[in-house]
Amino acid sequence: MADLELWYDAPAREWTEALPIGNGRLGAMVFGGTARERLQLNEDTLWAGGPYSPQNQEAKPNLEAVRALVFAGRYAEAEALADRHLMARPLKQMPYQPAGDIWIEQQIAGNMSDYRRSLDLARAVAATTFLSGGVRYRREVIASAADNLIVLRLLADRPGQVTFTLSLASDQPGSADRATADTIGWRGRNRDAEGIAGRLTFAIRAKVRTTGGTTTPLDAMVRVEGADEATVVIDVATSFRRYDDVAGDPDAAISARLAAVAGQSWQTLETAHVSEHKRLFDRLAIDLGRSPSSELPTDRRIAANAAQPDPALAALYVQYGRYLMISSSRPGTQPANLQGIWNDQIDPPWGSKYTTNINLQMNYWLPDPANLAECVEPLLRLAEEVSITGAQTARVHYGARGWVLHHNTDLWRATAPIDGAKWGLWPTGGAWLCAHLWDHATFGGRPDGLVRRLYPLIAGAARFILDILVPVPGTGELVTNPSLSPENVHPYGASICAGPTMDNQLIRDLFEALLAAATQLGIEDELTAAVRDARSRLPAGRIGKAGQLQEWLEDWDMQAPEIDHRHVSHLYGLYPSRQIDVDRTPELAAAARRSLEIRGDNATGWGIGWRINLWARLRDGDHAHEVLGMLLTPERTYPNLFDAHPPFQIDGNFGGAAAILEMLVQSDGERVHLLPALPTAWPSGSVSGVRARGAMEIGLSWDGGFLLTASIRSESARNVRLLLGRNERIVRLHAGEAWSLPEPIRRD
Ligand code: FUC
Repeated sequence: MADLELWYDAPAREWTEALPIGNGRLGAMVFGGTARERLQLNEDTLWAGGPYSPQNQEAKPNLEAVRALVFAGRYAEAEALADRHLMARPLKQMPYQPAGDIWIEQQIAGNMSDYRRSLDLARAVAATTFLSGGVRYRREVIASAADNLIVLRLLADRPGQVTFTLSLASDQPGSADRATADTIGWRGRNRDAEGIAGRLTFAIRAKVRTTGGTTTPLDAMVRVEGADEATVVIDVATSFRRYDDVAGDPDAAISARLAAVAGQSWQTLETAHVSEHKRLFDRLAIDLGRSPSSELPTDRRIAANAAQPDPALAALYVQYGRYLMISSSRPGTQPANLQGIWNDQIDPPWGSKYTTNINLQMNYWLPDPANLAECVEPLLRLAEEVSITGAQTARVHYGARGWVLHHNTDLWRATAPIDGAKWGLWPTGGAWLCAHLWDHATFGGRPDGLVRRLYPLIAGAARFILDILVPVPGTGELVTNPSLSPENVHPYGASICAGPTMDNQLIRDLFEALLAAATQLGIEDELTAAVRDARSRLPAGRIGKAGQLQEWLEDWDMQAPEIDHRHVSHLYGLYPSRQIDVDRTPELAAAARRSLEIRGDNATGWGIGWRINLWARLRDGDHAHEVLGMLLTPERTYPNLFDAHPPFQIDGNFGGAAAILEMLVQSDGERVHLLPALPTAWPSGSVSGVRARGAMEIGLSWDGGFLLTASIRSESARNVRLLLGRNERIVRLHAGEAWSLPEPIRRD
């Protein structure tokens, strides 16, 4: 199944060539070495520091002065004052950490040939195989969600040929255990950072089982000689229990998990792992056609894609995104951070944390359309946790009710503004999380249970916004102040401003979500009344002199110093939101298009991923495909298909994969649009298992100018408007039954 495989003809030299495996909690990068193999390990709760409160008591007393300077147009002074008094203490958050490395020094006979390493996305197995001295060696590694462990198997095609030394190392403070006959271990603690003491303890353990041969301890290592095959079960645990509780017992957790699989064969463990993986992975299939380069090793395919676009690489990118989501975000684990769960650095880029002014949300653009709704659960839990810590920040920094999240959070759910006012002083991260989770609920048909769970979260975010909105002097319009249009400096030497377009859009979505949820739950109270009133006073989108959608209240766009800035925050209204729509708000859609043209398509990995989605919403398939071509090149995609910001940042993987699906199916709960942005480069293909808003599942196939087949399965009885080119028809769906297109129809 080459279509669902990454493969290479040489071992990884760089980390971004190694292959990721993960079960949501544990991750490993598999290098596929021959005589020396490395598994670089991660555990999703191993971060620096410990529970802390970053609120700054000076914030509230200085808030009004900053506001007044912003309204007076004295932006640089406002930003300087904000930097002095409104920012978190410490000014940075805690970084995500690598756990350690498992090393295998294997005795192999002689010259190596016939090498191949691969990652099978459908089974979630990383395999390495090679010939040496007439013996074929093979290794397979899985990160099993079924047993919550990593398992490595070493094989040879002749008896007694598996001989190796197993060791482990970590850069964290701690030390290796003395090995027992079959087990090596390491114990330590996490690091301090930014003056916050490391409060976690953690442990790594690896236990060997062999068929034949001997196993002996050697200081901290275990030596296996002459076995027919060996299995190594690997676990990492920390004492983390919750963002405010670090009293767990990592040793006990590891012992329990290892005991649970004692006596189970590799086959048993692998079967359980593969079937759990397939339960999620097999729900969606995609075929966009092939090209001769589809047969090349993955690194060469990426290099070849510029000269001749490889449609199968785009399809693989979707499935790889789904694989990465399943591997880094499962119910009960931490959400996927900037690097999913894969990080080998003590001081990773941007702390490998959660950046909430685009990156964390982008990570979760994929799972709903890609039929992996349960992978969103960690994000929902994170939102619930920051709603607790963010209530303190709302009170201390703004004197407001409800809760706030600014542009970053970490394992400890810090919510105060960090890094500097220019980047961090943006109070609508929580509103975005709520808008996103409401869209997630919309995909699932807004089931009562989920709506009940979301309501307090959304209500808290809305209360905060109601308390911080201020009238623009001289108008009745309500805006945020201080805020910023994520990370973009306006022509007045600062990014600090009042009422950036993105905030107005986010708050509108937040308020719409609150009112829809309240209606569903039969709630009508002082909050819904206040939200209705404030909603009518939010500034509408404005079209500037260049015909663009204004990024700010003022028409500053053409004078901004970085006119091609990577963030396209004001286009949030077009994607992921649906406030701007080609059919319903054509003038705003044309203005958004103009803004996108002014910004240009070249950006960081995630910046490109966002742009592809925007072009898809504008229904320009060829342009979307051209921008996709900029993502699927060695500049923006590493040999292991990890997105290159650069450096590695996983949001581009998820945003890019979501965009490819957005080119094929769009939905808003009422309409389902088939092939809204199909590029000419994909003349025939098929996709099945794509989810549409309103608890629907879509399958379709096309060839030339025809939609050959289409089917919609809906969980409830409903009418849906089906759009295809200029065609529109109302389809009546019955609960749980699939509707199918009676015969092929023309696409245009
Ligand atoms: C935001 C972006 C950067 C980077 C960082 C993690 O600050 O502006 O490009 O993605 O998040």
